[in-house]
Order: sequence, then structure tokens, then C-alpha cells
Amino acid sequence: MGEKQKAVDEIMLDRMKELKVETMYDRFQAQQPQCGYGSLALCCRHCNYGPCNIDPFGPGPKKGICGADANTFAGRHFLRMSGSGTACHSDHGRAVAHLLVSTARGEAPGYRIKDVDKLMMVAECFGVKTKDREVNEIAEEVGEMALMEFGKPYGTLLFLKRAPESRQKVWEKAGIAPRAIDREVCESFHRTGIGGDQDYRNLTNQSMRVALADGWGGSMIATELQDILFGTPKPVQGRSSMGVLKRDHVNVIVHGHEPQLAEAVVMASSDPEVTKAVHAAGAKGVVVAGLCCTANELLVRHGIPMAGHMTMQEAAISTGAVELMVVDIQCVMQAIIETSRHFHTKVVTTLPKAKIYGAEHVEFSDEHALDAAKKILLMAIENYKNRDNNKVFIPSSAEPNIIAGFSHETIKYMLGGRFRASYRPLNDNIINGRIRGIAGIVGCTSPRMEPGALAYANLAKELIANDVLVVTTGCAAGQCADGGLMLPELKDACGPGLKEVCEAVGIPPVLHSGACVDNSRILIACSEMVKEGGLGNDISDLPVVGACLEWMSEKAIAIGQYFVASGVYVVFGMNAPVAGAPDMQKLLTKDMEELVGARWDFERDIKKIGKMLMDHIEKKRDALGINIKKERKLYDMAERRALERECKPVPGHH
Ligand code: NFS
Ligand code: SF4
Repeated sequence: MGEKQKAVDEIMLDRMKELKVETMYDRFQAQQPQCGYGSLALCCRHCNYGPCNIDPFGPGPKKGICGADANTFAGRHFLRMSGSGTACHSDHGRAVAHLLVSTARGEAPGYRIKDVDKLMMVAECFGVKTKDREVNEIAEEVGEMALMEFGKPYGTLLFLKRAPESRQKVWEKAGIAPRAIDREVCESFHRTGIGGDQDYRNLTNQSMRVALADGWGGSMIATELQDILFGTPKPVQGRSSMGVLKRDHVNVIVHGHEPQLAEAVVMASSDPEVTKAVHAAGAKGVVVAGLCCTANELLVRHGIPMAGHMTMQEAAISTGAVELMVVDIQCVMQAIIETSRHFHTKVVTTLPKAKIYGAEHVEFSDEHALDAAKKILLMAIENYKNRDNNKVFIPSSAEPNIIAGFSHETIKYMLGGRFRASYRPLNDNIINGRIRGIAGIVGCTSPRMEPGALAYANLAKELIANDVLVVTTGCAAGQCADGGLMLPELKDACGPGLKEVCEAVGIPPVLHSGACVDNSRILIACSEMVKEGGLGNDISDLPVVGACLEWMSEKAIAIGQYFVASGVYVVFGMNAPVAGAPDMQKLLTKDMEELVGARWDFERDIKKIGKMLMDHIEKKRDALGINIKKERKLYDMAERRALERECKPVPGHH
């Protein structure tokens, strides 16, 4: 590869080739060419008259057997993806709500309420009384209220009122304020069956509503309740790279999404019985490392190392150094069973709703989490003796030290200082132009990109060089970490304005905010920026953008759609999932702007995306009138603060 230093995924891929281990890149090749109808959303098999195809170019059929046209095909497809993505994040949120209730009742040994402040905040938001009540009593009621959000018969979601009022009005006017979460998911599937909703515009309204039930519902419940149980992320030092696995240790990888499993494994790893067994097995200790979003959860809360992101799960096993990979749900590829057969690695599933044929199963429950976690660790230790040292290959690539753990509370605290946590300094720095805007870089990694291409990391570099502050989550965050972008020294790669701010505040220019469900933190941050004043009246006025370059999961579509429906311009790489239906595509990429003040863009050429994002940021800045340099340059931050004390900012005036 010439002079370029190889990235970990490239190194591992070479190794897997050497060992003749099949990879997702091989299977990706075997799938080429992929079905054109499917790629364009012109395939429907929602009933047994079908499958039906629509011919986009030639003389073939333009309708399904029921008469559904291309826009209906694509509208239904898009809604089903949004509904399915919402179901994933929300069912995860539900599990956390159950855990909060059982913890409060003392029925989940090992777990406890860690962040009482956040509990109080959520209690207030839910209208739960806190005065003269025990913490556990409040927590139980908050958990039950959260569970009600999934199935309440009347009203809209309680967290919606955390959005700026103007945004709530947009939702009301468009008729897309989500009701109970399960109801929106259920209705989405109802409407997309044969003979249901057959107007792509109406279908898209529902895809916004169900996606909002994700962002402001299921995902937000997951994030906030996890913070209550496991702690709100604060900046921590961590490591990311497969190099975190150790030759002389028992290596256990926790893979999936719901942090309750991973937290239990971490707790159990210091159990005396476990420590004793490790030493008896001749190992120096146990390394617990994360993969995919579980990794992000562990990293931002505890600084526990991250072994990799989505497209690296087979590679992690192929180090030959993993005694056991324990998984819960989402983004766990069935292929890892096959990979594990090349090595001594055991794969263990834990949830009744997610078994994999060929894996061992240790059932995990709130009541017996610690026991299950201990059992799993002992299985891993027992397996240590089966490791074939000749097969061990741990890429010794630099293990970048990273700083992660930027919840929206931390950002506020770091910016505003201890006594006056506030977004004021951030807003001021955006107004004075030191920071041009903020980009959320989120989402999956894909074999459609060459290994080592580091598309997210390169985009992040381009943005920070242009004074755009980057917030990142999910596998995109994992890749940015691998790209060495979360080092504090990186401020030298920033434009001069952003550099100054990062230095003053002590943050890296790329902020790791957690897992994919934690994108809800970005919604809250945007809402608070609006409420802080000076940057317009609504989220859609902010110079804020979102991007997902290598999307693959339906969850990514739900996330994109809730950002757009919340007023944030979003660009996705890869193919547009509705490309065979021009009106539907125009609705997403143009007409949605009139409805909700924001829209999608899809761009295959990843290199163009940075410019699209920056153009949008500048457009918003122009509209806010903050690009008139002479007005703003006169005030520095201290003067602005002084000014502010006299005249409180009126939202929307600048
Ligand atoms: Ni998000 Fe996380 Fe990764 Fe994509 Fe999968 S792990 S929830 S879906 S691939 S970012
Ligand atoms: Fe064909 Fe209509 Fe049935 Fe879809 S719903 S498979 S388009 S007949």
C-alpha cells in the first residue's frame, strides 16, 4: 500500500486471507451484482400476489399486481425501514426501563442508581413527584412512566416537550407528533401492508412520526435511563484498536448494544472467584473489550477499551486471542460463528430474543445478571488453555489514547464552567465565527468502502480544519478513534478559530458522545442551543448538520429521518434507498424542507459530502445574519459575557 500506514482493518484482512478465513468482503463480492430492483426500492413482496418488480427504464411493468406504483413501493419501503429501526432502538430502551424498575425494587442485584441528578431531571420531565421521596421510589415510578410511553392509549410522548416550542408547533401542524412508541411502530407496519396507505406523502409523514418516536422516544429513554443506572458519561481516557487485546490475558469481547450485559460482565470481572480462576489458568488477568455500540457505551462511561466497529467483528475473532465473544442483540453477524470455528473462540448469546444457530446460550436476566456474567467469564477462562498461540496475531498498531465521553451535560459544563454550566459560550463562539457550526457524524461502517479508507475520519478532518466542531457516535465514532481523531493534540489540525476554542476549553475537536441511541443527546444539545438564544428560534435555524457515510442498518434510516424531522439537514453516503421513485426521492431531498424545515441529501461520491455540509452551515449562518464580520469581531468573549449580564438575550434576536 505504498507509504501509507495500513489501518487495523486492512492488516487484519490480510491476516484473514492468509488463514483462509472468509470475510464479509468476500461475501460482498459474491453478492455482486446486487439486485437492481432491490437497490432502487422497486421490489415488493408485501403480499403473495408478488413478488412484484417495477421496471424503471425499460418497457416492463410500472405497477405491482395490486396497482401500487414506484412511489408507493419506495414510500412503504422507507417507512418499514424507519419503523424497524425505531423498533430496535426502542425495544432496547424498554429493556433499560424494565431494568430501572427492577433495580429500584431491589430485584436486580449488582445494579444501582448512579446518577440521581439525572433521575430528578427525568422525573421532573415526566411529572413524577420528587419531594420527600426515596430515590428508589422515584426511580420505580420514572421507570414505570417510561414503560407507559410505549403503550399509553392517549397523548403524545413526554420528551417532546424538551424540544423548542417552535419545533413542537411544526410537529403539531404537520400532524407528526408521535404518540405511544409501540403504536407508531405497529401503525407503520399496518399502513405498509397490501391495500393500506398508498400515498407516498402520507407514508412519509408516518415515517417521520415513527422516527421521532425513536429519537425523542425509545432512544432518548435508553440514553437517559442508562445514564441514571450506569452514570452520565464524563470525559475519560480510553483506547481504541484491536491492539487492546493482550497475549497473556484472557480476552473477552462484549458485542451488541444493550449496556446492561456489558456492565454486568465488567462488574463480574473483579469477582474474587473470577480472579482466582484467571490465575489458576496461568493468565495475567482478564481483558474485557467492547465491539460496536456496546463498545461505545463502555468506552464513554468507563474508558473500557474498544476493539472495533461493525465491519471488524470477524477480524476481532481472527486475532486468535479471543477466548469468548458474548453478544446480546443488533449488528451481530451470524458469520461470527463460522469465523469462530477457525479458532478456539466461543460465541455466547444471552437474550431469548436473539439466539444464533451454533452459538452457546447463557440466558441473561435483570435478576441473575451477575451470575450469568460470572458464568460467562468462567467459561472464557476455562477456554484459555485451548488457545493456539501460533494463531495469535494482535495488530500492534499504535493504540491511540483517546478522550471520549462527551454527553451534552459535559459539553455544557466544560464550556460554561463549574458554576454556570451553559451553552452560552458555544453559541457565542458560533456567533463570532470561531466555530462555523456543528456536524454530527454518525452511523455504520460498510464493506462498500475499502478497508482502511477511513471515510468518517477523513470527513471529520476536513470539517475541523474548517472550524466545524464534530460530534460523533456509533461505528463512525469508532472509526474516528481509529483514525486518531480524538487525541487532544489534534487541535493543531483545526482551523484557527476552533483551535482557540478547543485550547481554551480543553476539549478535542471531535467529541465522542456514545452509541447510536445517544444521538438523542445531539437532539437535546440542539434544543438547548436554541433555548440559549442568539441562533434563531428553532433547530432548523442552527448551523448544524448530520452525516452518515456508510449506512447499512435500518436504524440509520430511522436516525436520519428523526434528525430531518427535527430540523437538521442530513446527508447520507452510499445509494439513496428510494432512488427508483423520483417523486419520493424529491420529497425527501427537497419538499420535506417546506414541511419540517430540513431535508435529506444522498451522495455516492463521499468526497463531495464535506463541501455539502459546509455550504449548508454557511447558508444557515447567512440566514442568521451572523456572517457580517464587522459586527461581531468587535466583541471578545469576556465583553460579550459582560454585555449579556445587562441585557438577557431574547431568543431569535441577533
Ligand atoms: Ni448504529 Fe450500533 Fe454500528 Fe450502525 Fe450497528 S453497531 S446502533 S447500526 S453498525 S453504528
Ligand atoms: Fe405486488 Fe402489491 Fe402485493 Fe406488493 S402489495 S407484492 S406490489 S401485489
